[in-house]
Amino acid sequence: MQDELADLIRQSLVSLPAIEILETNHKLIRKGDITIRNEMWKCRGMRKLHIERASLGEKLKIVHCVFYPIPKYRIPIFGCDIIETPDQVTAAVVDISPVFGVDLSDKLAPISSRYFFKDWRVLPLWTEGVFSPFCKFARLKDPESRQSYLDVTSEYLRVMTDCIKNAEYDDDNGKLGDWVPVMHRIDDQCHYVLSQRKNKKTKAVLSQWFDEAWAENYINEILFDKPNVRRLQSL
Ligand code: BLA
Repeated sequence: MQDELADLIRQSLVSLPAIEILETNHKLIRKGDITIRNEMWKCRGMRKLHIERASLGEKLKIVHCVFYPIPKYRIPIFGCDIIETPDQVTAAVVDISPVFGVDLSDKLAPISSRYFFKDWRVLPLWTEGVFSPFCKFARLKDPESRQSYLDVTSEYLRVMTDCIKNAEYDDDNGKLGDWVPVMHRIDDQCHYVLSQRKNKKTKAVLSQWFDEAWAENYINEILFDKPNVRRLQSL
């Protein structure tokens, strides 16, 4: 399922405006049976579109994906994650996390209501204020639920890419007050990454594979980096 999900995400990128590769010095990380591959792009409105595939041989396969907007634009945050063992996907998450001044509820609610997972899971506390009411979080034990997860992810990606294509922005060259929504969205994105960093399970796996300092740096700089506010002013 790892490749299938990564392909689905990559396909959704082709229609994005002015998309280009974002170079990373973490393209390929190998250590024994561990392989981590990172792919990153940026486009109009988005500072980072990130797909990470991590594997421990055939024992554990992970796809992590976050699309981070430039806070000046009225674009939310897309995220998905799967953790796969040979017999099941123990965790499959997908959501479009809301940010200030952007409401995709009208588009997400009808999609969300068509997908139910019999092995749904309860979101942990750190996700409070991070995910939308349309977040899907489940264990996938059979081909039907795997297909449902791919389908709902594909539909959410479509909503997200449509939003990116049509996104307007709050003009910081204009009136002073125009900064307010931008500041709220910077705050929202910081809340998103700071909350995700609280997921002990991400750190546990990476610390086991590498060491704690490496894991911490990788989580803070590659997976869940904060928007660089000074650089954003020139975008
Ligand atoms: C859970 N994330 C997990 C789990 C592991 C990881 C091992 C536990 C699986 C389980 O509970 O069954 C590990 N995830 C990783 C690692 C990487 C990764 C090592 O992406 C990268 C190298 N996590 C994300 C994103 C989301 C996310 C983008 O990276 C959501 C958009 C969510 N992961 C997420 C959630 C859980 C999880 C909600 C469940 C946490 C819990 O139940 O406590």
